[in-house]
Amino acid sequence: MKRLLIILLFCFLQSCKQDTSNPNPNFIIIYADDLGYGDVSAYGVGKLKTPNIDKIANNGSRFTNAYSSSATCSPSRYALMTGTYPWRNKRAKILTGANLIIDTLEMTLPKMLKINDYKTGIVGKWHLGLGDSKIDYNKRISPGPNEIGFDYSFIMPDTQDRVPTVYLENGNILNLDPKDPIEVSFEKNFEGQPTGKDNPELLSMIWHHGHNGSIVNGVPRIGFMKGGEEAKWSDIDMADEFLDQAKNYINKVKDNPFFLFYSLQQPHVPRTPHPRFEGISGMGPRGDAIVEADWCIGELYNHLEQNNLLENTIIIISSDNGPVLNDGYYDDAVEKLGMHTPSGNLRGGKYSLFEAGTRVPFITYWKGKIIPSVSNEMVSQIDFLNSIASLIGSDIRSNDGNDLANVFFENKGKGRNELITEAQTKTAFRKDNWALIPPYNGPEIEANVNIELGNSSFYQLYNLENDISQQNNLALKNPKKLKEMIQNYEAILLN
Ligand code: NG6
Ligand code: CA
Repeated sequence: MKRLLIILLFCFLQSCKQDTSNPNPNFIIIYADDLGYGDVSAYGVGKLKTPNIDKIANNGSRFTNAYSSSATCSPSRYALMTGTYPWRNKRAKILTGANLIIDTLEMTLPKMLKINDYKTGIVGKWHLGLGDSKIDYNKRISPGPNEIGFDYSFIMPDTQDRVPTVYLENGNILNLDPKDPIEVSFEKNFEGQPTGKDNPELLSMIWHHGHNGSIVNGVPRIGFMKGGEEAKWSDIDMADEFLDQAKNYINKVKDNPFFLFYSLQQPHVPRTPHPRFEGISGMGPRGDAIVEADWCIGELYNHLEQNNLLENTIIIISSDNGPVLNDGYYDDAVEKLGMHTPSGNLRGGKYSLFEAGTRVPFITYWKGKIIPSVSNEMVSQIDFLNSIASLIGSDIRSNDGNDLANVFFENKGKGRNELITEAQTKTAFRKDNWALIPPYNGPEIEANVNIELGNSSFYQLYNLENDISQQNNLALKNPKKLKEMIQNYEAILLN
C-alpha cells in the first residue's frame, strides 16, 4: 500500500512537472521560396487560389506591410536566423556550393530556443552554406544547421536547381552508397558526364539562362556532379518528402516545446510539382507548384490539429523574397500567367530594390490567442529572433532586430519606423510610408528574368501611402524629405 502511494505521488509530481515545464508555445515557421505578395489569394491582389494558406491567414494576423530582409534567398535566411542585417556580412549573397555564412559562435533563432529548452528542427531548403573548407560530400558535412542551433536537420543543401541534388540528414547524405561516392564541382564538368549544354536530347526541361550543367531527372542544374546515384532526390516527390519529414519531426518532439523551420522549395525553379497537381492551376508548373505548397501547408495544419497541438503552436508563414517568372528554365510561367499578378500591385520582383523584391506574404496564427485581423504595421523577418525571444521570456536580443512580440502575437503595439532592405548587395530604405532608393549603376531591367531592378542614376523617393506601385518619383519635388531620408538611411548604414 505504502509503495503504491509512493508510486502515485511520483506520477503526480511527474505530471505537475510536465505541465509547468511546457508553458511556452511551439513555433513553426513555414518559409516559401520566391512566393510573391500577390501569389496568396488572402491578399486579394492575384488570381491564384491558395485556400489552405487563406484559412490560416483569415484566422490569424495577415500583415500587408511586411518584409524579408532581402530580394534573394541566402541573405534573407541569414537575417531570419541571426536578426542581423545581411549587408553587414560580406558573404551573405546568393550562395553556390559555398561554406556556412553563419559563425558558429553567433546567436541564432534556433540556438536561442535551444537554450530555452526547445527541440529545434529544420526540414527543407537550407542555402546558408556548409562546411568551413573544401567540402567532401562523402563524409559528414560540418558545420551546418546542426552547428548553429538545430538538433535535427533534413535539408536540401542549396537550391533545387543546384547540385548536389541530394538530401542531407544531420550532415550526412541520405542513401549514399560508399561504393558510388559523390563528386561535385562548380567550375568544370566531370569527364563523360552529360550536361544541359552538350546533351539537349536528354532534357525533359529546357534551360533558358544558366542551368546548363549536370542533368538529374532530365533537369539541367547549376554545377556538375558525378556518382551518388542512389542518393539523388526525386524532384516530383520532394514536396511529399519534406512534408513527411516535417510530420515525423513533430511526432518525435511533440511532448516538448519545439521549433520547426519548414522551409519549402516551391515555387523556386525548377518547378516540379507532383503529377497529381499537374494542370491544376491552369498557370503551368509555377502555379501548380504553389497549389502543391498550399496543399502541404493544409496537411501540416491538419496534422497539428489531429495531434491537439494547434492551441499551443504559433504558425508563421512567409517567403524569402519576391516572385520571378522565368528564372532560368522554359516552364510556361510567363506564357500561362494569364491575369495573375504574382507581385500584386507592387513594382519589381525577386532581385529588385522596388517593393515586390522584399514585401512578401506574412501571416501569424495562434489558435485562440491571435484575434483574426489584418495588420498594416511595418514588420520584418529580421525581427523574429527578438520577438520570439521576448515572447518566451528570454532576454537574448540581436542589434538589428526589433521586439515586435505584441505586434506579431497579440494584435497590439506599433511595428517598425524604419527598415533597410537589400537586393544583390545594394540597399534601399523604408521610413514610415516613404521609400528611398539611392542611385546605383546597373541595368534598369534584368533582361533574362524581365524584372525592374531599381537601378537609376538618380535618387528615387516614393510615398507609398498613395503610391504603393512606386510610379511617382518625388525626389526632386520634395528635397527636404529626400535629405531627411538620406540622413536617416546613412545613420543606420554607418552604425
Ligand atoms: C541565380 C539563378 C537563379 C536562382 C537564384 C537563387 C542563374 C542564371 N540564376 O543565380 O535561377 O537559382 O540564383 O535564387 O543561375 S534564390 O531564391 O535561392 O536566391
Ligand atoms: Ca528565394
